[in-house]
Amino acid sequence: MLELYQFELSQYSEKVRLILDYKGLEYRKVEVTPGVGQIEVYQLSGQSQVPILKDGSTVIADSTKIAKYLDEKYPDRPIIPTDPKERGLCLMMEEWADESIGTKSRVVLFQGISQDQSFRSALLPSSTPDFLKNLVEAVPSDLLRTLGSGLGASPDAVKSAEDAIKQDLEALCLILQDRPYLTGNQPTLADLAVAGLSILLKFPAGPYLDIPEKLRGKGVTGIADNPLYEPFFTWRDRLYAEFRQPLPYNATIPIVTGEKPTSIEIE
Ligand SMILES: N[C@@H](CCC(=O)N[C@@H](CS)C(=O)NCC(=O)O)C(=O)O
Repeated sequence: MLELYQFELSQYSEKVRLILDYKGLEYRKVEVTPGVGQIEVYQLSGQSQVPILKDGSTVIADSTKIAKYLDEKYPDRPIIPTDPKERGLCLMMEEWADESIGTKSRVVLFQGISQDQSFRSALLPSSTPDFLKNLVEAVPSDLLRTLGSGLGASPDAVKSAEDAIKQDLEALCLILQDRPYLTGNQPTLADLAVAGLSILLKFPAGPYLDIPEKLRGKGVTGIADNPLYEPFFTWRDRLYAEFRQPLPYNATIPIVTGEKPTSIEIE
């Protein structure tokens, strides 16, 4: 069976999970512990980021390479169009989604969690002891913002990521005004990439991610609850209802690499 080495909260992993579900391929999730679990990822793939896909003895790293591999090896329900114009649009949008939504939504989420104490503790794995959750909730927002500056999430960086994400969402709403999917009448890799990469802005409300109940449908204030972007999130809900397999389809006791996490890393 196909194996996906992943973080449940990783937006690039979600892009691949959407592709696997769209193609109707069965797979097993292997939850990687940030840090120690990435050693095995490195041993398998020569690099330490998730997602990686294992198909028998073949190991592929990087969500775009995985998408292309899957479309070639499992051509039913193709995700990369053959029509030149549609193919060009699809590949361009996928690359843009990786580089813009994928990277900037992390920065925007960091800002969101530094402003919202309950959001912050809800992001911790459910196995986290209560005393640790309380501790995380008690960390003052100012301190987190200072820490954020150390991580490159300075107020200026946050502001420009937020502006860019808002422009991205506005563009997506405009494109989706007169068509069901981003490049035309059929879903393609562009749709699956954009939908999967946007999970950190607003977690899907349905039972798709193995996350605490209270995180479902929750997201970054000013984006997730902004009526301007509602058409985008409604479109995404529809895409999930149509193509994403709800839990517990593949929530069967995930294999975990590395030791138990004590914190979650969004990077
Ligand atoms: N270009 C890669 C990006 C993957 C990526 O950024 N993965 C993050 C999780 S969302 C990761 O593994 N971070 C841990 C690290 O960099 O050590 C892809 O498309 O798969």
